[in-house]
Amino acid sequence: VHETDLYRTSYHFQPQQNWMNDPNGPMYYKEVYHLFYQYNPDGASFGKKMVWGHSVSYDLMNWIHLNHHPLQPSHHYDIHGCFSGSTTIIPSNNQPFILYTGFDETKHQVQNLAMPKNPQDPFLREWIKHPQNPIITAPIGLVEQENFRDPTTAWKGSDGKWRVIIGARNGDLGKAILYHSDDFVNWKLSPNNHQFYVIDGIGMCECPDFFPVLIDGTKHGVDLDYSSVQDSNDVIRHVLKISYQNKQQEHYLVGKYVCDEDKFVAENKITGTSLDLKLDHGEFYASKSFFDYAKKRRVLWGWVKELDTEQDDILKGWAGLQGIPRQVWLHENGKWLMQWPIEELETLRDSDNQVSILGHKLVAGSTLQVSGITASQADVEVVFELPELESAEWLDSKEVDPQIVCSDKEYASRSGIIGPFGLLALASKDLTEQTAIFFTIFRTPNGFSCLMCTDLTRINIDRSIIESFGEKGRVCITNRVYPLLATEKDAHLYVFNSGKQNVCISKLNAWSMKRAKFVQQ
Ligand code: DQQ
Repeated sequence: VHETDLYRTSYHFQPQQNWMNDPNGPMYYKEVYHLFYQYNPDGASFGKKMVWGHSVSYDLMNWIHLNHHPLQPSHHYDIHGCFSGSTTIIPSNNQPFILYTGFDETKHQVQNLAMPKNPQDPFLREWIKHPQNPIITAPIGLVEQENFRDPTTAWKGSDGKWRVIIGARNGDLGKAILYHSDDFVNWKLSPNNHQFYVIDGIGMCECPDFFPVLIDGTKHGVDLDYSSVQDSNDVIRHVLKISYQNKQQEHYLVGKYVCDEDKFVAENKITGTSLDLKLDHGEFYASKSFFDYAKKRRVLWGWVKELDTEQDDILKGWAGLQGIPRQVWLHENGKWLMQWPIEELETLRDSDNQVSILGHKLVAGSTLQVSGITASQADVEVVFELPELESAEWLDSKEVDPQIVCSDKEYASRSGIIGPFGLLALASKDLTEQTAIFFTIFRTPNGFSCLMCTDLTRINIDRSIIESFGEKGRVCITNRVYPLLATEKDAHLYVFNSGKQNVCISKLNAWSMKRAKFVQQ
């Protein structure tokens, strides 16, 4: 393996080279999954003329990279870049549209429309820009002209009008601006409530995403344009996700949406504190979901950026990954989202290279190696069983920010009472290199708190990325790591318990992961 290839992933989505950031316009069309993405054809850093890259797949795991860029700067309304946007499939004629942001000749951000040249081509290779572009320009006084971007997938209300949300900023205010249209081409500010959601102090409200979720606790998804449920607040809630620019994190609101009034009443708030609901506590940004008609589920994509230097990226010749697509649904308590890697990921598990540990007591202070799999490229499921919780340490949850505790590098090795215990991934033999995915149990005034989870945990390791899904998918953390020692065959996986109490591994299953296929066409 060439040194610069050590960190290329084997089953995460990556173009063959160069810079990639936000996922754009994911959709399922004519039995093909489409992923567009922000791409710099000229190099491994963010470019002066960003284009949309495009890849297609039948299973969201193995991909065909299409050589043709469907959108690239060409006109006055997008000459400095084709920025993020979404696709909408018009239900009446199954016609897909792209709404995207153009960075125009005056460096203002405007919204543009594109249509497939041949809608019969399932790969939708070529796109035509609408002659009326730009179809939406920044509403003066309401938003800054250079901060008005990232249109969502559009949906139709019961009044027959199309609606779309566009992210924006005005001074300290991040805004989600709502537009209406009769024909998808001519758009005007919503006459009911055009400032759909406004949040103070977040910077630009980037890449908004707005979608319905069922409240019955099942994993089924709902289409945004499922007009019969738009006002059925007894059946569904809506989620407004925003990419919080100042924090570079994905925050979301769950609430009731009244389509006729263009009103969204959220049950939680975005405050910028650890109490906020986040899709992921690590490196995960500019996410976008789509309704997968094939499997009746909502699937979420998110950009995972590099944490190395720009110079490193230039040497590697690439930068940026997409996380494993996640199925997303509402927890049965109606308060928060659950996320889990889509089931197709399991097709890449190498059943000849699997290990299981059942009912193993992990004595206080011990470490156990999980051998027999390729630890640099693995999928791991684990459930721990805990001792009597009464002995746990006290923690005043109001004063301690779990995210600060967790980001303390020393923490995993420090001994508590119950925990820290968990996994050491991408670890070198001598453990000088390691990434700990760990849990600690505290007693809090409201009961017991676990800094991550006590339920089924899933960890996907892929050479320079580790994605952890705790508590059956309630808490997600995506990390990037660039091991110097723990690469290829020298990467190891351990289970550890640094706490003073024993814990039990009730179940651990780990698989080596096969390479996903990426071909160019
Ligand atoms: N990236 C895009 C913008 C978006 C930002 C440009 C978020 O449209 O706001 O590549 O990462």
